[in-house]
Amino acid sequence: MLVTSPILPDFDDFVEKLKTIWNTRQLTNNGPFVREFEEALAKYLHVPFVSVMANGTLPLMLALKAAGINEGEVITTPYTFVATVSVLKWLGLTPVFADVDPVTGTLSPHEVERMITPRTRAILPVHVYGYPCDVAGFHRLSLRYHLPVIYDAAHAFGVKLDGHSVLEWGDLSTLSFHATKVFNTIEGGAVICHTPEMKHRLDTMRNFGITGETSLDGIGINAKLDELRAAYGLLNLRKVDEAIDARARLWNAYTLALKSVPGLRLPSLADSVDYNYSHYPIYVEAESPRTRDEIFALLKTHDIHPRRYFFPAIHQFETYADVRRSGNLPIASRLSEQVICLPLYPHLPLSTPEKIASILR
Ligand code: T4K
Repeated sequence: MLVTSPILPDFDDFVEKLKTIWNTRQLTNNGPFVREFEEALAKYLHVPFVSVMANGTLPLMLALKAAGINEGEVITTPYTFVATVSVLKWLGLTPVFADVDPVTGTLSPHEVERMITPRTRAILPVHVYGYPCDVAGFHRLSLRYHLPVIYDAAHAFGVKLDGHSVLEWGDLSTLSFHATKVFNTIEGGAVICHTPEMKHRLDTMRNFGITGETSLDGIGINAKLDELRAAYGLLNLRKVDEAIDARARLWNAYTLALKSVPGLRLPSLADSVDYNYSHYPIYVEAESPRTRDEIFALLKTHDIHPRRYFFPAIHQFETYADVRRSGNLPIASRLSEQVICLPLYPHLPLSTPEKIASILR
């Protein structure tokens, strides 16, 4: 049993879409399925503009570029997947780490404020596990210091805060549609933006900067999603509500089953949020009779393969040892040493949470 497993479109429906593509031979370059997919996504996510891309890493790069962040420091979280930070280095920007909230694991605006200097150019928080960041706190920082906020929303597909998409917050948000995500296009991703001008800039940038047969607007790159994956995405979009409902049932079953296991901190839910139940992170506390790594190893002996997302925290990798940070980042360090993400995907048997709980008991 793996930590995750993707939802798939109905095979016959996908073959029908492939027939269309075979007939037209329009395989990529902003074809009809990409355009239809972007419209369907904007409608589903309740956001004004979506620019789809080939994976969830390119949107981070293009969002930073499109926001005009060409030099200086970007304050971000060490409690994330490596892509959030590697893109900063890749773009020649300087990452700076601030610590995270002890409950949600999301970047703390208060800690970010302490790290702001005249060299700071942007803030890059992550809605880790689909938990919304303190978006109001970042909005205040953005206004006070005139800094753009770009959210890495790779885990936050469909998440709502107070009834509104969490993607409405910030200057830009980025999504990943990787196979491991709540919603997937195999590989894929998107930038969410709020104006037609920004959508045009992103669409141009993802296609080498081309604006016409003989014209360019700036330096672009190839970040395009192809027609096959856009068609696949259109079909998977029909499945996502059902998938999130199934995830919620499993999530609640985990909470019910695991509350009798000593030494675990279980994730909690806020009433103001419509979650997508992207991950089920448990935190193995000091009073647990077994350590985190003993639990991790024990589950593996039962052919259950959870993951320690996100261990090591990024500041603990040698590659990122030189990144300026607030102290030793005690909270991110502790969460990363305590966390295990348990298997969670829509077609996981509903008996799994109790099975795992009985192994741990
Ligand atoms: N920002 C954040 C916060 C992110 O978490 C990510 C990606 C990104 C940005 C970048 O987005 P992308 O450029 O990746 O779109 C995985 C994913 O590759 C990565 O997308 C994801 N975050 C990260 C958290 O997890 P691995 O190395 O753990 O993946 P892997 O291959 O070990 O897969 C995990 C499990 O999923 C396996 O046990 C089996 C299952 N699986 C996986 C694949 C690929 C399947 O059942 N089918 C599949 O096709 O990184």
